[in-house]
Amino acid sequence: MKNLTLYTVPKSRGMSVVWMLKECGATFDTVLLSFNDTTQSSDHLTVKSADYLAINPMGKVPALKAGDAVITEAAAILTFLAEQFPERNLIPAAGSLARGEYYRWLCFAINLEYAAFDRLNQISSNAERRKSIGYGDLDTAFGVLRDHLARHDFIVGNQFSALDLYYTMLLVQFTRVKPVEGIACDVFDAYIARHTARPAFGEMMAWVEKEMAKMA
Ligand SMILES: N[C@@H](CCC(=O)N[C@@H](CS)C(=O)NCC(=O)O)C(=O)O
Repeated sequence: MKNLTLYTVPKSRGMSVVWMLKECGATFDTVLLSFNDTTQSSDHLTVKSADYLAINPMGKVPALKAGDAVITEAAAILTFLAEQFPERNLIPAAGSLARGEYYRWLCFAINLEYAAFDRLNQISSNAERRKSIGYGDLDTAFGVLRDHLARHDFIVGNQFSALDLYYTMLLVQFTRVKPVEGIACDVFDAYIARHTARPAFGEMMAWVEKEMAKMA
């Protein structure tokens, strides 16, 4: 595996990448950044600094550098890492039917994220908007996920994958960190409890605490 460098802010979507790196048993360097605001120490580059914009022109974290390649978008990074560490079995085999299902739910997660943000930001829908926007409406989209997880312990197949990690973090975000009306339910609570019990999740949380303390 090429040298890995993670660009992140301790409490951010980068947490999912740290969790994944721990699942993979990967060694990696970290460049800690701060958000472009006044609530954090100025000893770190901000996400909008020229140096970081050269890595990710969106000025957003996380970004992972692997050799000369830069990968952004948390879901893409998790999938890339799952492929780089095949011995960890964190993604269905390439070319398998389960891999097709993996892609389905990978893209579906993005629908859920924007459905949740729209409700959080009180952006309301109407019949015309529901037809053209990919997620349709939040209650239907999260209902589809709820029905699926009521019947399956894992998003795809019979074992934990990078997607379960992504969905766990997404559900933690929208049921606990920034609760969105209409999402929380027993099915999601059980799913979160199942996957956050993994040792690598605990290692990630310890990493966050340690790095937050360094930045304080
Ligand atoms: N689609 C991106 C979203 C990344 C994102 O929005 N990151 C936030 C932190 S969780 C960020 O860097 N915000 C800083 C900013 O936009 O200034 C992903 O999934 O990685």
